[in-house]
Amino acid sequence: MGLKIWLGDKLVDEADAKISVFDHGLLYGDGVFEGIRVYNGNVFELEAHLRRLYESGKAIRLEIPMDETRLADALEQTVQANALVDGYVRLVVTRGIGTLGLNPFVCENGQLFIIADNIQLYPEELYEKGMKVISATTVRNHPLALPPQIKSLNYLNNILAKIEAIDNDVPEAIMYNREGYVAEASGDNVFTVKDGAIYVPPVEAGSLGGITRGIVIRLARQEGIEVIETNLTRFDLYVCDEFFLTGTAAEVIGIVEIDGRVIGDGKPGAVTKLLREKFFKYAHGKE
Ligand code: PXG
Repeated sequence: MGLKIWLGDKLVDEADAKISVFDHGLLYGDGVFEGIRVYNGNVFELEAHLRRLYESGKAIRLEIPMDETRLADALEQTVQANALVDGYVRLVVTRGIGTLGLNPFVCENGQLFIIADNIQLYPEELYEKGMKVISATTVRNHPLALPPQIKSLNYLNNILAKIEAIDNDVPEAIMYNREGYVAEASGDNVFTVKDGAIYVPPVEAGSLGGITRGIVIRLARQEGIEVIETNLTRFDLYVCDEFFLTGTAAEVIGIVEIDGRVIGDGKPGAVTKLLREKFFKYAHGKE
């Protein structure tokens, strides 16, 4: 038995969840999406994800074809129909069916679908030992080209960085902006620790305003750790004491090597471990 997929305004069987080849989401990557976790059967940070979805839609002049209340209900129904307890929800809105040609306004209705499934986390071993990364040569999208704050269906910029990572036998690549400052990883936000303080690149450096990023900043401050939002260079990554990534799928994961430079003592550091633990408790409603 396959999954139940929310398509348009109802749940359908996976085998019937089909999209037209004339959908501009497919033809042009014209659309927006969200990736959301489900912990203990609850949709995690629903409000923040919906806000980002509607803002992404507004930025590309795509009307989300459902109001927030109905969309929240559709999400809930999809989670329930698949008996999802701990997993992942992918919420996608495409521009819908149009003609061959860029004009998005020939598409009458946005197409909405929701997939509730499991998510491939990094193997547990990587959380214990820490992960290696490289610096991508692919520069992050300029904010005046495709603003990185839009979670759009066009992920090619990040996919090119991901290919570099895979070619170098590491799971992730760090992307820089045109000024040479750290933007983010291909699907995660970047944090460092130096002399007891946390440093995190501002969103304006060219990242998605990660929801996990926001939570981790808040949790760190609650622990009395100073968090400084400032531009970071490749050098800053090379010489930091700790380095970690945050994201919906990854949660909090320590980085122990970048471009052959070992971070700290080559193991995830104390601040990284503390925040991973605090995040886990927060996500599971224990704090
Ligand atoms: N930057 C980028 C480019 C992302 O795509 C993040 C940062 C972290 O943001 P959140 O809000 O998740 O903390 C993301 C999120 C996937 C997948 O299927 C990707 C993300 C999240 C969930 C699943 O590859 N990226």
